Amino acid sequence: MKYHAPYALLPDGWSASVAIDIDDAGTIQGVNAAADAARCERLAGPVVPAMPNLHSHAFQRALAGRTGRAAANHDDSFWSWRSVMYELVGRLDPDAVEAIAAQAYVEMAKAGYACVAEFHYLHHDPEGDPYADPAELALRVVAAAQTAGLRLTLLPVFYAHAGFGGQPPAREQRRFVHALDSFARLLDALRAHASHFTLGVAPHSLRAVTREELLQVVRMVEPGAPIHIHAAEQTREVDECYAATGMRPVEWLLAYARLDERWCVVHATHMTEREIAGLAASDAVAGLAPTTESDLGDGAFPGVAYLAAGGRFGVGSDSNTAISPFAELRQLEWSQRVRTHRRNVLATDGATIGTGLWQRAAMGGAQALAQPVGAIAPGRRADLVVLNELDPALALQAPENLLDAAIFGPAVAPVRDLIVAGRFVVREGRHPREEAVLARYRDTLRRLG
Ligand code: NGQ
Ligand code: ZN
Repeated sequence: MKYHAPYALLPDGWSASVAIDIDDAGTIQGVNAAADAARCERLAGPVVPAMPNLHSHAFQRALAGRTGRAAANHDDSFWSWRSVMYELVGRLDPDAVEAIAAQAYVEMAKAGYACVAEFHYLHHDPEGDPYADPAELALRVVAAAQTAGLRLTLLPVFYAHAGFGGQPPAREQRRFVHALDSFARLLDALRAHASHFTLGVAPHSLRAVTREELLQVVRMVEPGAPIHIHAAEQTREVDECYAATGMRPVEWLLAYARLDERWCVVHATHMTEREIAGLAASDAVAGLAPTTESDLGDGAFPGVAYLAAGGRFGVGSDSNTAISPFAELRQLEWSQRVRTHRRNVLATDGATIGTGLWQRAAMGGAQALAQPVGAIAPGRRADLVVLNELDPALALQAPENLLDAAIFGPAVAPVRDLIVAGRFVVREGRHPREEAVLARYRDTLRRLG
């Protein structure tokens, strides 16, 4: 099939009258600017590469808006939020996991994410016993992604300890916990379904795995498979890591994990200059979740120094308290402005702030998901967002300013259509399954009480 866009964001910038040739598998075969629209289906607005969502815990969508009552002592933090999150974990059954994930994923599609890396650690039943099929809950996530039409990178999480030094897991963590051999069996079970997703692996954090476990888990997946880990999100974690190992989390990963382009270091909020330089030079992707990191009081990623060092990054919706790549990029840039008292601090030469952020996050996200996306170019999958020029923020913008308007303007609905592998998944802001998915989500919430 062949689409024609009035404007499209290509790797070297915005172009007018762009024809995009796509084969039956959904891969872009050709891209031509200044092309005529004969024999093309016309897209109804300017087109940008769809955004990969590099970090999601889909089930946490059901917590959004439900953690706002301050504790009596007004000492709410990441850790008290986590206790509330663990209470939700204790109540979820397989149907609920699927219904909540489907709701989150439909919202992602409508927001301009075409693929998602699910950092999946909910493995066992509420007692901590394996389901008859150990992949039960992972396959519910797979089904939810199919319902929504998103391309999934599934990251089964290895989780074994409550804290540094191999501490035994806490009771509330029993649904997450695997031994190395049972985790290997989970990966084998998932390989039988591998045509439906890209399989990677995720040692949860340096709190939850020992060095030996980390190295073994990384060896369990195919060469080139994505490896994600949470690191240096909270200062307490940095302090505990230092106390246990004499190193800070990112420093430790640089020393022992041999970071490279397979790796996505999620958050990396608290880094020294040396860690920033080391992570940037490693070719790993920093997995940023600026809305969640703000919501949880984590801190602000050191974006100015990291990007100046040439570091790669992408964005994710993480706790799904916000679901929008535009919101993530806005929060990322704004968090730097608040620190530096400057504007356009993460801009690249030759592009507006919004254009440069979008392009780099799309490429970084593609690397982190190990999916051939992130740019409108031959060989990449045709994952496209058609921007909504009916949103007043986008009205009559020059093409090079469209993403600035969508990210930093008062845009309410910047996405008109989402195309995944050449096919429409969202049209005129509507997902064909959104009513059914929402009805099931509402029933689920009612049932969970
Ligand atoms: C998670 N979420 O795995 O869902 C974590 C909380 C933890 C974030 N870090 C649990 N945002 O880190 O122990
Ligand atoms: Zn996370």
